[in-house]
Amino acid sequence: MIDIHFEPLQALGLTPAITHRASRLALSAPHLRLARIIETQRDRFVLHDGVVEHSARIGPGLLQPLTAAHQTLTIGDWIAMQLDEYHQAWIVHRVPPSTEIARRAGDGRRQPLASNVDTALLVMGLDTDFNARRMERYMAMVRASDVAPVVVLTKRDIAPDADARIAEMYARLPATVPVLAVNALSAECRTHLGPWVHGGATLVVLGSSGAGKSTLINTLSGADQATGGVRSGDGRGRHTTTARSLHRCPSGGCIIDTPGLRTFRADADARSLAASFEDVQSLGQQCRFRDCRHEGEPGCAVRTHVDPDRLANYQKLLRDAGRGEMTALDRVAQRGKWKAIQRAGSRRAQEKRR
Ligand SMILES: Nc1nc2c(ncn2[C@@H]2O[C@H](COP(=O)(O)OP(=O)(O)O)[C@@H](O)[C@H]2O)c(=O)[nH]1
Ligand SMILES: [Mg+2]
Ligand SMILES: [Zn+2]
Repeated sequence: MIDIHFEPLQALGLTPAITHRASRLALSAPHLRLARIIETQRDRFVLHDGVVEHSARIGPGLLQPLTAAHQTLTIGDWIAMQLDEYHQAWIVHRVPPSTEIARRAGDGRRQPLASNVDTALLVMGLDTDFNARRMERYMAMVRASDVAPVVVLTKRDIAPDADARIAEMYARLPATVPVLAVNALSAECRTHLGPWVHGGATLVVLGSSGAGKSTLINTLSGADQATGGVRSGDGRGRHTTTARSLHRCPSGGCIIDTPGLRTFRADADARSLAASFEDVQSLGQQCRFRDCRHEGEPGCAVRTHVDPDRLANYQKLLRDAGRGEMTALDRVAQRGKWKAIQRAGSRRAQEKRR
């Protein structure tokens, strides 16, 4: 059995679906509590059980199955925790997440960024940070995990070409994607983002370093992230630099801060890419040829209506997704096959010369 206090945990984003999932876990250990990972550090996690925070480690009974399944705990996870006789908190079980945003690392491995998220705020500065292709890549990553994207363009107050760039983003993305342009330092953001930051909702900010993610969270949560009380467990304050953290907003929602992703590949497949580029999909049905590849065929509706750079990016992301679906072993095997073909080729060339 697991202790679940719905009301205090609701301010941390607890939903009826997660409550149901947690209550169905077959757990035999006594004195388990439901809590959420609100901060990740190198070897520790900060949990909130609705009343207090705990500095916790992964219990040995959970570490082994996680490692075997190539999984890691991530910010936003709901977990079952237990306190030992020394008041040390241990994470003993992970509630299967309802959503999990992940990227592909260079070696093809999946890296979770945040879990149990409803909305992703894709934050991009209207200054030199502005890049439509990168925004489409973020969008693909988020759509692949069934999380709703909202584009938040920051620095509206200081970017010289703000209006032209806002217009460019509107023209480029399908009309179904909300695009907001804000000054992240201004309290107006709370009004603009109000519809998404309601009680029980969890949001995450994604974007490059310096885009204004932490600034936006400070404005929405009305708190200074660098300050806070002392938590139980390690007696340290909240001043330690952490990679990822979850913040509560006065409106009842909560929002996860992440560091900038310098280079990343979306963990997306062809199907989820089609959802991100729904405009290409639906226009494609109006092309003259049913198998039109939008590469210069006559009567191509996609080429007529879709921004050429957007179309090129879609095709690039599709190629990347094809690579992403190969496992590391597949890639080694493919490289081996190429080498064999090359060797056979040079052997034939040598034989010809003789
Ligand atoms: N004028 C202005 N400055 C902003 C805005 N958003 C962020 N900044 C500034 O940009 C810098 C980087 O912001 P920060 O939130 O740390 O970016 P992060 O790396 O995405 O978390 C800070 O100096 C912010 O004050 C904005 O909308 N307007
Ligand atoms: Mg930041
Ligand atoms: Zn076409």
